[in-house]
Amino acid sequence: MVKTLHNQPFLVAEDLSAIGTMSLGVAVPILAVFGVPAAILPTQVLSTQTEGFGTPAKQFSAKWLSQTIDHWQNEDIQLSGGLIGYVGQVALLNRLIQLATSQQLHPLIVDPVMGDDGALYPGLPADYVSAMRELIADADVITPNWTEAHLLADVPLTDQRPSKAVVTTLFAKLSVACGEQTRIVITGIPSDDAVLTAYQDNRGLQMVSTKLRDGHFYGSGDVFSALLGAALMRDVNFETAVKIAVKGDAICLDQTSEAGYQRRFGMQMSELLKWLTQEVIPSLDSSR
Ligand code: PXL
Repeated sequence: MVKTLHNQPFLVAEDLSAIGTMSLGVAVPILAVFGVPAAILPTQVLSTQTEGFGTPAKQFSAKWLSQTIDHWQNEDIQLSGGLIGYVGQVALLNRLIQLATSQQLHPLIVDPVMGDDGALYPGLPADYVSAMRELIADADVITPNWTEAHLLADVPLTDQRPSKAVVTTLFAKLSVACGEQTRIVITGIPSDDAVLTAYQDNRGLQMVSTKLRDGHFYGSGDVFSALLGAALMRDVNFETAVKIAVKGDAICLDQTSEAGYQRRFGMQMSELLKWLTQEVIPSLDSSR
């Protein structure tokens, strides 16, 4: 598996934020630890992440993105699948939708990064949500947070302590938006003293619970989707991949909250990378 992958990089398309360890800043080391070679495509280059520091200096180009994709196609570079996260512009999103379709990019993991705490991220246009709906129609796995799941399903976010029935209904609505074959993982579902991650399997709705850590963590969803994507590329089954992503994210959140440094600077990764190297990867290697 890993040998073949080396001639077929896994696309990771997200922003590169100079300040705020998130997006490509977390995905690249995670994929490297898993031994998954990456085609690293910055969708935007930002001076900082967009939530924590006022308006960042931005650099992006639909033309450069198109030329890059054309160059790969001319070189017959086949991608082994992809993870698409923060894109930030409708034109760029449309170009990535074309790439996903023309390359038959599978497995395609879409983390529809566009909002949190009930609102769209600053700087995103209102039509971003409908463009994102088109992208998720091609996805094998989507990982919206609680806010993004509501935006995609076009359901107002009112329930701050949802029952299992409410979550099940949201899954049904999202399935209509993305297609029956798409596996949905909703992160950050609020609950009493806990945060839930939900997915469905043939037994129905499954929830994984982690303890609630106070405050907002910038980049935790990016860590989650990178872990999930990397584990799936290593042929880990879906349920185990979700559990690795939940546990790995929790390790990052603990280190980040104990570090005593401003959250807006992003995620602390060293404990996560240690856990992956010492525990997760050896068990994957020995089961091959
Ligand atoms: O972690 C999500 C994220 C990704 N990329 C950028 C962001 C954010 C959240 O604020 O600003 C640029």
